[in-house]
Amino acid sequence: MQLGSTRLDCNSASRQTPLTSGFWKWTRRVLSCVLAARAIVASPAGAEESKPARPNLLIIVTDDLAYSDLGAFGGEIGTPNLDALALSGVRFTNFEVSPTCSPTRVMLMTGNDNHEAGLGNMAELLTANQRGKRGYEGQVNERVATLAERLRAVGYHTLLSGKWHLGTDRSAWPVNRGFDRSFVLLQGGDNHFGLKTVWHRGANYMEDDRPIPSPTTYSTDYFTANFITLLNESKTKNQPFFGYLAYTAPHWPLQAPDALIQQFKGKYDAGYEALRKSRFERQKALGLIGDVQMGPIYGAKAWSELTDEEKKVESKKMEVYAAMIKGIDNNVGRIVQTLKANGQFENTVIVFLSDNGAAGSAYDRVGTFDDGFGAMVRNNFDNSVDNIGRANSLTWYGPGWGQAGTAPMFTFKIFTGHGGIRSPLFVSGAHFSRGLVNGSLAHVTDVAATLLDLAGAPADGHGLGPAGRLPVEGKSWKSVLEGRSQSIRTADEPVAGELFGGRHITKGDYRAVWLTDMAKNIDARLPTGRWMLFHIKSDPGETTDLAQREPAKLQELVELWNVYARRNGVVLAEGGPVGRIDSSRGQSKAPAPAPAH
Ligand SMILES: [Ca+2]
Repeated sequence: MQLGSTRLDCNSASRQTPLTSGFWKWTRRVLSCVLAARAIVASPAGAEESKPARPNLLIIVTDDLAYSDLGAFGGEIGTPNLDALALSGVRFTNFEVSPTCSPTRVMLMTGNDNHEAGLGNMAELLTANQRGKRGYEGQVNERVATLAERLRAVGYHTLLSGKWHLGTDRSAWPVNRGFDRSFVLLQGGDNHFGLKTVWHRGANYMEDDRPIPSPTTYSTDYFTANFITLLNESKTKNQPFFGYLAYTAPHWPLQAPDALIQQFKGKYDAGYEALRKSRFERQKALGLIGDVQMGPIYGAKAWSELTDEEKKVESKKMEVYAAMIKGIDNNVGRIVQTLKANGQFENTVIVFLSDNGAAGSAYDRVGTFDDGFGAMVRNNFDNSVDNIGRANSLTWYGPGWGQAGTAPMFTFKIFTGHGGIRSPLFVSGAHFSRGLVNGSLAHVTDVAATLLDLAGAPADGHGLGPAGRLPVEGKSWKSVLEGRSQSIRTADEPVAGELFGGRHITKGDYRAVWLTDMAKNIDARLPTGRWMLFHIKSDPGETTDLAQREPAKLQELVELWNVYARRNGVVLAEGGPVGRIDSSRGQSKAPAPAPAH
């Protein structure tokens, strides 16, 4: 690092005596060191001497990882590499993303609301009344700049390995949106072993602007190996790097190498209610949450009512899921080792998050896909218990395990209860507060602002990247990371969102939630099509609806949400796949615990 060598020269200058080196020569040398030091302080982004001091910036995104999976967030799977990073930095326990993949990823990559940035709805699920509307382009649009475009403008070498999901048209490819080097899966997912099946026929992989074959190794291993290649290329450059490592795990289909799955055999035989409770208790013990209420699991049979065969299948699904998390942890360990071997680890800031809450849906009974989805799975895949997790299986872990993962929160992926949009988040870096837990409201658009700020650039991206783009909306966490403040938002600053007609807004200690009607297909007793109100500070599990008790507070939040929707051009879906409800299918037949609402 050049800054270090500057210090060494200056130190050696100060150790020399005027008698042995000549007084004026010594004076000039000391003076030049002082001036160099002033230049470093005064011009963080401009002076030649300052460039190497800027940190490398690395975002690691996981796909559908649950809030409580990591040991540092209450999980039992065993994630020592991720835990070491989390404990060396700041953990955020109130970090909000979008209910699904691409809307979150576009906010992460731009710092703008998904309705501004082109993914007001997922491209795959755009409805007729949304097509052609501003902000519903189905890909990252040209009203916004990507973090890669902006960081490249201030001298960063920009690298990506993993899932893109922000557009398949050439104009939206990473190579055309700011990335110097990229290995990507353009779409939202693929078979984790690269097997071509009827469900994943159209997956496209690219290296920069060249199509490349599907991987023949496990997805997490593959994206890691490619990212290490890019890191090793980058170390020869006289530039800091911005890296984006976007895993497809643990998104379904649940798949992992056999050897990893074996490590978890029998570990989940106590069932999902027990797991939800144990993760809740561990979060309390870690000081991540207070003595609060936890609501029930919706949409799944009680574990005690499953047959022995059903228990075997369910346990195996969670064993495979845990193996996918283990695979991520092992591979993050490889990344850390590479950074250390390259002498870059101490000067690298790492941001780790999930792109939405745990995926608790039973996809063959939700109106997301066409009615033939369940039959397609049964006719083309081997989901026998011993085969679950292999390349020719196609399974997901469903509402029971999903809500174990979102403990102690309400609902899961797709929905706007906090279980759908609260993600684990940590930021590690050598100069940050070690072991700090921060419970203030944070949002995925803040990541871009934070990384620009840490790079010494304007946090709103002003003047960086293509001309005329919207400024970054998020706020920098720098002061929180350095232990200088507790929150970057006042109690008067709301954070809101919308997807599939599901709505949410948080302001101060309160949170209002509107669940999309799809929730009826999970459990008929879930309240949909109306606003609920929660005192989120004392009731993070969203167990007690205050809508009737505090109508004025609810009205205040709803009006603020309306302002948000108008400002961002929200177009609620009319009909279409996310609006279709078939209440005759798939509702939980077993008695579930009474809802607390
Ligand atoms: Ca996802």
